[in-house]
Amino acid sequence: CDLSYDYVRINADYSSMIVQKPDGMLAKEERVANYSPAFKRTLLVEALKYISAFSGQIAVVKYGGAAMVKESLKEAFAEDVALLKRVGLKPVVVHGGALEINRTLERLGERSEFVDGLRVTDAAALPIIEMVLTGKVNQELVALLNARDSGAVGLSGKDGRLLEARRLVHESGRDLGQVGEVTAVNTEFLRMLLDKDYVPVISPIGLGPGGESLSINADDVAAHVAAALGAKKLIYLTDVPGLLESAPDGELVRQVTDEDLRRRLAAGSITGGMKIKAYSILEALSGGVERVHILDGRQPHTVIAELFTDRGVGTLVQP
Ligand code: X2W
Repeated sequence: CDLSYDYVRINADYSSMIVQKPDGMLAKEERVANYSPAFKRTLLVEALKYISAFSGQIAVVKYGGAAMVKESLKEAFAEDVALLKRVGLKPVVVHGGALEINRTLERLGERSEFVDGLRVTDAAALPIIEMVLTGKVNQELVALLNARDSGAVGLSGKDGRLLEARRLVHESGRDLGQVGEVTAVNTEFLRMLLDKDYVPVISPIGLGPGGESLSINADDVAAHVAAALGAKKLIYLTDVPGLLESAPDGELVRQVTDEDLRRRLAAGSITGGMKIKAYSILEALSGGVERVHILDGRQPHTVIAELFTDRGVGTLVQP
């Protein structure tokens, strides 16, 4: 039985899957029921091996992009979180919401401006951003996860002083307003929830030194939370297949080291939204996270396909 595949996509109802062979040409869809018993056996054995290895481990998942917008992808994500829990992993979800914020600001006649992937956030925009992230996106996600009884608990960085932050000073000298960077994570609070099998769902709003709210890039929050918790895994759901040799349609980089990532950043070959992600990833790895995965959130169940198969489906970054 030939198990060399580049890419596996399982439909939300598990009725069929697409397998793409390394030559890229043989993408095909078949009913799972039609797969040979040998193929199914091998895939199951492969998955079971990981299931026992993962038990009790913390996995931080940054949820964002298309996976947050499309109904079927949202459902698939909720199923994945429930599944991760069932096999003994302890998921922590950090969500973004930039698209939803853009839309709301636009409706209010406000324009969105970004510097290096960070939103310029004036005092008037901050309460709107907080309302969208903590009031809407967070609570919708909590409801979606708890429809599957996942024990999701919605939190902003202000709850229990979860994310202490200070105002970020951008290297350009430009004042970005109420934008923060994480200075401390209340891991005791998170561990208390994880020990009782709750799933923390974190909105990227930090608590400033004077009690003010600060908006923090969600990729960065995920990296800090993962490092502070000593998570084995940090998973980013993005709107691209993973790290690409060159954006927007270069080949997928299956595996890189932190050193290689640093080299690519210095050479300027990582741009746009991937740049801030790359810096966050380096931060997480230097903080002790063992493996960081960049996955295509536009496909359902990529988290499962990455974690429970030998070849994975996105980019793996590890020292
Ligand atoms: C972000 C917070 C949300 C976020 C913002 O205002 O858009 C800053 O840029 P994504 O979907 O993960 O990009 N904050 C300072 O990071 O959302």
